[in-house]
Amino acid sequence: ATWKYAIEESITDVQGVYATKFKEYIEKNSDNKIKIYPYGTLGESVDVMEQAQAGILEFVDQSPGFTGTLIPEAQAFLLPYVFPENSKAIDNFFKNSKAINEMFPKLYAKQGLELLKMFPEGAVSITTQEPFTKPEDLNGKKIRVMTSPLLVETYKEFGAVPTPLAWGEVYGSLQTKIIDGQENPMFWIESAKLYEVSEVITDIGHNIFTTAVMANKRFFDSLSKENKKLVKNASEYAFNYILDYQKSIIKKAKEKIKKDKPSIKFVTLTDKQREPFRKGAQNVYKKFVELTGKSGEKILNQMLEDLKEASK
Ligand code: 6CS
Repeated sequence: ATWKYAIEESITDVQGVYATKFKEYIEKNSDNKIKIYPYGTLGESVDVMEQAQAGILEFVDQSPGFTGTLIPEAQAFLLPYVFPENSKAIDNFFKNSKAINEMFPKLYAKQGLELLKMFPEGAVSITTQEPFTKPEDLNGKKIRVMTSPLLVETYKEFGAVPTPLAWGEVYGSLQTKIIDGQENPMFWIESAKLYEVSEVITDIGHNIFTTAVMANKRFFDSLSKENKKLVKNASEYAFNYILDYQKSIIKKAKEKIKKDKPSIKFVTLTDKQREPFRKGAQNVYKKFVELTGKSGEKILNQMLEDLKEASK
């Protein structure tokens, strides 16, 4: 059979490379075929998610930044200052987390989705027109976030005016100065050329961009035992590849940006400068529990335990 798989990025971006590896495994080890639909071919992220839930698509990649309206608990991945900056610990977490491997699949299943993998796409940087070192500097600044209520809370705590937008509106809104900035991993700032319409790229160490690959659950459940195993193995294969891959492209992305726009400023806030942002994060944790109740609290606690374990 031919299985359709939509991603939120282009084929050469991290989600595209993951999907390509997944396809490679499936097609090498079975007669099944994968057709990948990059961003822009089937609509915005929320559109492809609907198509996956309806079974029009067999596979979909959607990031928690968009899934939060469907599965509020998924926003745990957006909580500021939950992830360590140590990449080994991050890898361990994504590999072994009980929250990811046992708890989240149940929540996704309720929405008709078989959660196959969650993986990191790199540390999130913030692009702006002017430098900032403290939340007050962001006062009145419109910062675009993915359409997640929790990201809105986060940027309120960071002093800014959060502006949730679908991806398709981001470049144009920066260009026309409808928004002042946005957040995304470095590879994406480079590949989507967001640096062309930004002056400063700041790291405050607040988040690792996470994404999730899932299958339509009815489709997955209807597969033979053999094909279920095939899909799981393909996910594992792509996952192992992507952990190193996403790390390997950050430096190159930074260099390309510098070369293309020598006037760009890269800023990394010190631990001391990060303190007020960390303090604001405490209120975001409270908000998360408010938004997600007992279920969210339970899964967040498990995540924190998994992260502690992963950092050992
Ligand atoms: O900011 C966004 O909307 C996009 N960012 C990334 C890294 N991937 C897809 C997503 O749509």
